[in-house]
Amino acid sequence: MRGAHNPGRFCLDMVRSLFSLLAAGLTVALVACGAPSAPPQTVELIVTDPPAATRQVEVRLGAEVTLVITTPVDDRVHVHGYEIEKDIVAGEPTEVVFDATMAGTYEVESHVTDAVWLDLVVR
Ligand SMILES: [Cu+2]
Repeated sequence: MRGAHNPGRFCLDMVRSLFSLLAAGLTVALVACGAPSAPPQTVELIVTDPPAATRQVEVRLGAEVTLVITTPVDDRVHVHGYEIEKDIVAGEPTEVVFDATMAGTYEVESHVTDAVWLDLVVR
């Protein structure tokens, strides 16, 4: 006995179809979660000596953000919340790239002078 005349076989086929549908759905969900939902954004920051007042910059939640930071002395940037730290060589534009996946306001600070360069507002 084969095909639709075999109830056991029919059931197995249905289960297989259901599983492939589920797998397809899961893949789509994972891709949707992983992909940034906003266009990429670049924020340029040229630090002066003495540093300017803290600038507020808005970025879209889900965007890939590139901070391009140039400092007058060797420095070290800290992006609070996202917990990124990176050394900066004086006069060399340095890129800090991250996905803005958390909403809120985060300080971008110098760990050499403690100046808060930016308040990064993610929304
Ligand atoms: Cu810090």
